[in-house]
Order: sequence, then C-alpha cells, then structure tokens
Amino acid sequence: MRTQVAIIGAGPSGLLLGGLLSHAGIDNVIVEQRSGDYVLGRIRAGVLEQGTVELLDSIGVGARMHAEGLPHDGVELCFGGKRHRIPLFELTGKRVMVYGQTEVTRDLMQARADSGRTTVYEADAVSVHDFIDGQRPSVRYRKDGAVHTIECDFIAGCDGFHGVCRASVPADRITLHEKVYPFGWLGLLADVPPLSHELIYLNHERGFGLCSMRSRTRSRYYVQCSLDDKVEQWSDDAFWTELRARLPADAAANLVTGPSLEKSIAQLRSFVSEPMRFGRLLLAGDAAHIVPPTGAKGLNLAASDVAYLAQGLVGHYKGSATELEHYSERCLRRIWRAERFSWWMTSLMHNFPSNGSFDRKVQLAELDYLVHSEAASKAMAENYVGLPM
Ligand code: RFL
Ligand code: PHB
Repeated sequence: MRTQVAIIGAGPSGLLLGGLLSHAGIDNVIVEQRSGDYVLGRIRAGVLEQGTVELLDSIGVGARMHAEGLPHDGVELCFGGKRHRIPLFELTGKRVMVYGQTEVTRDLMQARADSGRTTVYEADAVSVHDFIDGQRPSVRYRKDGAVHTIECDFIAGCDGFHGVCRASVPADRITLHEKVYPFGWLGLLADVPPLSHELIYLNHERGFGLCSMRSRTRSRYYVQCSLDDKVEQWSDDAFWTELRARLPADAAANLVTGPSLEKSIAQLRSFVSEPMRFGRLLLAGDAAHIVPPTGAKGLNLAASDVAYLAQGLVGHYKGSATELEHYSERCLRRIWRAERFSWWMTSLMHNFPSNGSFDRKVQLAELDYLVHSEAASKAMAENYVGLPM
C-alpha cells in the first residue's frame, strides 16, 4: 500500500489529523492496534475549548456536538466548605463545550467511514522505519496472520503515551521531561442527573474531587485516590460515600447516586518529549506529552498539535517547507503553557501526602486570592478556556 501520510493511532489525534488532511485533499491511512469498539469504550475527556470546537466545525463534524453538547459559561471551585463561581465567559468572552471524548471520537469515526478513507483496526506488531534520514519511510504491521507494508512520505505518531512511535526514536535524539504525582483519580460514570449545571472542582482535606457530566442525564465524577488503590476495592457505595464527604452540605444534599456504568483509576503525570519532529516522523497528542487531567487540557492540546501538523503538511505539498520546519517549536510553546497551567491547578487542588499544615494554609490562601481577585480569576479563566493558537 502507498499513501502520503501514514497515521499511527485512531484516538482523537489520529482521527482528527486524518479528517484535516482528507479535507485538504492529502491521502492518508490510519493504523490502529485496537478495535473501533475498544477505542470508543475508553472514557476520558469531557471539556472542549472553543478552538477545538472550531476545528471540528472546520471539517464538518460538529453538528451533533452543537445539538447535544453543553456550552458552559463558568466553573465552580469549592474549598473550606464554600462554593465560588469563576465566570469564564464574563472574564474572557469564551465558553467551553462539555461533550465527551467518546462522542468526538464517534463523530470522527463516522465521518471517516463516510469518506471511504482506509483505517486498519486491530493491526498487530506495528513498526515504523526509515524516517530519520530517509525520504521514503514505511510502516509495517501484521493483520490476520499476514505482514503488510505502507510506503509513505510522512509518519504521524498519534499513538498515545504507550505507543510505538516515540519509542522508535533513537535515545540520543530525544529529551524527556517528566513529573509523576503521588496520587490517582478514581472516576465513575453513571446515568444520574449532574449535581449542578456547571463543573465543580473540590479542594478538601480528604482529597480532590470533581463533579462533571456528559449530558443532562449522565454524570462523571472523580475522587483523588491512593496510587495503591485497585478499582475492585471501590464499591459504588464506597465511591458515593467518599464523594459526599468531600462536598459541602448543600451540594451533598443534591447528589443523586446510582449504579456505575464504568469505574477506572487514572495515574496523574506531566510529561513532555522534545522535539516532536524526527525527520519524517512527527509526534502529536499524548504520544508527545501528557498533562494531569485537572486543567482539562489533554484532548485540547492534541487538537492544536494536529492543527499545526495539518498546516505544515498542507504547506509541504504546496511547496513550502517553513511551517513543517517550525512544527515542534510552534506546538511546544503552547504545550509548555498548558503543562504549567495543568501542574498549577493540580498543585492547588490536591492533597499531597508530603504537605504539612503550612502548605495546606498556603493552598487555601491561594484559592482565597484566586476567587476574590478579578486579575487572578481572569488568569485562571484565560487558561481554562484555552490560550489562543
Ligand atoms: P489516545 O487517546 O491515547 O489514542 C492513541 C491511540 O493509539 C493507539 N495505539 C496504537 N496504534 C497502533 N500501533 C501501536 N503500537 C499503538 N499504540 C497505541 C491506541 O490504541 C489509541 O487508540 O491519544 P490521543 O489521540 O493523542 O488523544 C489524547 C487524549 O486521549 C487525552 O489527552 C485526553 O483524554 C486527556 N484528558 C482530558 N483532556 C481534555 O482535553 N479535557 C478533559 O476534560 C480531559 N479529561 C483526560 C481527562 C484523560 C483522562 N485519563 C484517563 C488519563 C480525564 C481523564 C480521566
Ligand atoms: C471529565 O468530564 O471527564 C473531566 C472534566 C474536567 C476535567 C477532567 C475531566 O478537568
């Protein structure tokens, strides 16, 4: 098989890049190791920045998002038993869209199926070759017992944190920056009406909590948990009891509980690999960087990476190398600002095992300042709704 761009991974990065390239008339093939149903079963992000919404609109896949997604004008921060609203729209003129990553993925998959472009699901032993110095890179994979090769001009590594692309770069060409946090998030999805019409981020002595949603009838909640916890140890009852204990009394009284549809534990990590281009291999999304989910930035960063990448590739095929040459630099500037914001919000909202009473008091003082200073609220709001591309 021969194509212009071979995309590894059919998560949001790979599917969106495929959509942008197809829209610009650039041929592409996506190779994914899992099945489509498996990809759709991973419950992850819920908050889209306006830039991400506009990108989905630009390739004509935004209709269901606008019909079913929930535009939010504010978020709440809760600490010391009180709720405080950050009026995002009032402070920035921008809102965010609550629409699950699963739904974004489903819409992109549908558009891809309609376009007739090739997506290979359940590809085994995917490997990438001849990208550093060669002009003719290739991708190999095994499917139904046979080995297949894709010859291409470029390989886009959209295969997530555990993917094969970053791992195939010679160690002396890449620099990794990493911070692992000493706790995780236990998430629960349930068909119960959300506690409130906006998201609530909780800072509590017992640990962080988050009340989010997927629709007016489906809620997504998280509680900070220990890294040693196993999801099987957490019954639904234990989850609801813990969440209720972290909520202020008025909110706890409104909490509607029900059986979980899904429960999982996510580790929190900050990670950046530099650069993002290695000859004809270009990394995008979680393959190149991870943020802790506290700032709701992971999927949005993946979207801005692939927007820059699509621009670079379109430029290349029109005869201009400049945009592709600056791909890493353009992405990394935005990535580091999102890394900083995500690290800051994680530090502000969680109970760190090493924190003493002094650190705890400083955390509360910072929250107090944040919600009572317009300048501080605005700085948070600007980052939360997404810095300009
Ligand atoms: P993905 O989604 O991991 O997709 C990578 C795909 O590559 C495939 N793959 C391979 N394919 C072929 N060959 C191989 N060798 C392969 N190895 C892997 C995988 O099967 C997979 O299908 O990466 P991508 O596309 O870069 O997308 C990134 C986002 O998924 C991620 O950043 C977000 O989910 C992060 N995130 C959030 N981001 C937001 O913007 N807003 C949020 O509200 C938000 N909440 C979250 C989150 C992540 C969470 N977890 C689970 C860490 C909440 C949580 C709890
Ligand atoms: C979610 O709804 O899953 C979600 C929302 C906001 C975050 C993280 C996750 O910061």
